[in-house]
Amino acid sequence: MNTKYTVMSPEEAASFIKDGDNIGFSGFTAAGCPKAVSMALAKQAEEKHAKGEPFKVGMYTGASTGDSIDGYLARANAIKFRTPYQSNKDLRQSMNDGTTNYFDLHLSHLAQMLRYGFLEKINFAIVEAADITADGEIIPTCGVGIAPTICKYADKIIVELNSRHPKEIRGIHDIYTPLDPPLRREIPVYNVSDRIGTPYIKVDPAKILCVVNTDLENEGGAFTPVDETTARIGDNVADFLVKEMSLGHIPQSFLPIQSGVGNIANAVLGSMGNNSAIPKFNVYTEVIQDAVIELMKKDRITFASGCSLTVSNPAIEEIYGDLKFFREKILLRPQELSNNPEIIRRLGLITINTALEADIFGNINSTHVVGTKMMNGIGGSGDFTRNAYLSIFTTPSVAKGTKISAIVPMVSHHDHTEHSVSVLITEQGVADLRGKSPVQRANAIIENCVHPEYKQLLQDYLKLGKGHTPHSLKSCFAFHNAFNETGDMHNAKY
Ligand code: 0RQ
Repeated sequence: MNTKYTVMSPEEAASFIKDGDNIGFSGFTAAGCPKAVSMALAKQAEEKHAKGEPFKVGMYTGASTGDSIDGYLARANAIKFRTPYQSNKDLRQSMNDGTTNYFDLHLSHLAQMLRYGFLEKINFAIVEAADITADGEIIPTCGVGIAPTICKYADKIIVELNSRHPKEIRGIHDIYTPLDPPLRREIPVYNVSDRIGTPYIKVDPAKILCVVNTDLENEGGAFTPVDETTARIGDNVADFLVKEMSLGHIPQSFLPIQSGVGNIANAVLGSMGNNSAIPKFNVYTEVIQDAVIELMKKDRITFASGCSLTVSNPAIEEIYGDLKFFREKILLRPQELSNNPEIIRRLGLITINTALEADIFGNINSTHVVGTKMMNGIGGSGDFTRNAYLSIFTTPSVAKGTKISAIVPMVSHHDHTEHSVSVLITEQGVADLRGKSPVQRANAIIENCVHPEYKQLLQDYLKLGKGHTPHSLKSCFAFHNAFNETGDMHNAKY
């Protein structure tokens, strides 16, 4: 770092932020997120609240963050509004009890919505960096998110320079911002590995309020080991893709994969990697998880383009320990690029996302538990699903033992319509929905994906309704009502 920037403690930096200000944070998931200033800000909010003074800030992030942002600020009751995605237990609670205003957005939309002026202005950008040069080149750490946009539009930038991330990470990022309509041109990513931007975020050095030095560890959670259910889902996906190749629906050279967040996504990639009938493949996704790194080492994944290295701490150490190997195989881009509909459609992605709930006609709820409580948010699932070459949703067929059937008569909240869902896969099997009418889709899903304990109930439901999509509006939420009233969907009555 060049010494011309003012160095401050986290507390000093946080003291510039006032009640009502809006902050943009770098990073995507916990990867690449600042930590020290947000924790100091939460403390500052608590002190002000103790004196009876108001203190709340608006928060724009890439996706979810670490506990040091969402957890600390939610517990301090310091959030005016929050978008576009989160996965923190305390923040979730404050959103669901009405304390925090949250609006759910497709992740590819946020940066351009900020540029279009649709949302409240950004006062401060807080950005985690591995390095910063005298002329304002910021090298992000292991996640990018909306960092280029918030740096451009914020009045002031606070840089958390984190010494856990080596300066030699320079070169792994591909920073590019599209022009806005009516001037937008095609985004020239024609192959997963095409580099189109700069390896740094360029800012006006005069906007940098200060640098905060830190060595805080990544908040990368570990993955739960693959269990029988997730392993079966993974194998069902891999077997389905092999069949699609043999039918000529997928080229023999294969197509790039996007896989969503969490344990199922990790298990699916593991199964694909272990299936010798699937050739080496590329990944064009938002979160690069542990399984991708494992498969790169085994030469099963050739290249991964993503928005973040959402990996466990041992995996990030491994990547940093061999940057020469990994920098040639990974690009980290802003979410506007990693999740861009134009690029997704052009590259022909096979997208694999997880549903919270699906209905028998192939509609998907990714976000709301029993229709009302926000779980995480739509994240990138809509960006990828709607524009995929082949869009797959996975889910275990049941939750909470077997008290919840993940497949219900009608979804209680609607994120992805039947039109965007090609295939539904559970541990029970695969329902290929392409080219099928609603009743044909329902039969395929009940036959192949539903847990045996719920098959009869759903077959009975299908006989109740009339019309092209035969719903019974009187009974379509019978599963949810039974769960709310008795804690068990088995008790559904029509
Ligand atoms: O509850 O935590 O109390 O045990 O919901 O369920 O099976 O652990 O789900 O972690 O794979 O997440 C859709 C939320 C799945 C995620 C979702 C209960 C269940 C458990 C969680 P407990 P699991 P996962 C790219 C793509 C949207 C964003 C996205 C998600 C808890 O995948 O957020 O796709 N997707 N982004 O018991 C009531 C049901 C239930 C249910 C499960 N039908 N009804 N509760 N549960 N099914 C990534 C990014 O955008 C960053």
